[in-house]
Parts: sequence; C-alpha cells; structure tokens
Amino acid sequence: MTAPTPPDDCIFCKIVAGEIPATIVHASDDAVAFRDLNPQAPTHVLVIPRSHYPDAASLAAHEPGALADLFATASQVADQEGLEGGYRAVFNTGAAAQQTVFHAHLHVLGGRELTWPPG
Ligand code: D5M
Repeated sequence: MTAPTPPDDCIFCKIVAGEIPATIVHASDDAVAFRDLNPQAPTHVLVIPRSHYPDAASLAAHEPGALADLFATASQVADQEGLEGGYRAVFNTGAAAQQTVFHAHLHVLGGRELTWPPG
C-alpha cells in the first residue's frame, strides 16, 4: 500500500529526510525515534514511521504492521533509556485529543511517576 503524499510543510517528514535537526535516539528502515522538543517527562521520545500518515488511525488502516513496529521501537527506546519501572506509549489522534502534528507519532514518556488519568 502506498502512503499518501505528504503535505510540503510536514515537519516530521523533514526530520525523516534530515532536512531539519532532531535528537535521534533510534532509527531503522521503517521508523525514527527522536526527543520531543517540549518534553513532558525526563524521557519523552516520539517514534514515527518514515512513511507519512496523518494519524495513528490512518496508519493502522493502511499499514498495521508499521503500527506494530512503532510499539516494538518504543520498547527498544524504553530499554535504551533505562525505563525499567515502566513507561507510557500514547497516540494523540485528532485535534480534540491535542494532536498538533499530523504525521503519526507515538509518544514514549517515562523517567518519573506518571499519573492517571491524563488531562
Ligand atoms: O505532539 C506533537 C509533539 O511534537 C509535541 O509534543 C511537540 C513535538 N514537536 C513539534 N515539533 C518538533 C520538532 N521539530 N522536534 C521534536 N519534537 C517536536 P501531538 O501529539 O501532535 O500534540
């Protein structure tokens, strides 16, 4: 399945292409993981597919295997970051859920006691 054509201004596509800087902590053929610019926890990493899909639902519909890869990458990142006590992996999907960047991304948060429910 071919990924949809990304908009020209997709900042995460630009990170994948190396056109804008990011602190990359893990990269594979299918996914890239980099530190969030506005961290909400001592570890806050975004795991994204190299292909452009606007959100997790769209990725799941077209490339469910790629979605599973993101969670596997999140687990590797958590090991790398020493998050033995646990971590949170979350997709904000849609504007009402505070999604602001419309290239699917899995937030990986840890390194502090996380509360529930999130706000
Ligand atoms: O999360 C989008 C996240 O993306 C938000 O936590 C800030 C982060 N962000 C935005 N631009 C960048 C760059 N250039 N590098 C790293 N992190 C970035 P959302 O779920 O869409 O609200």
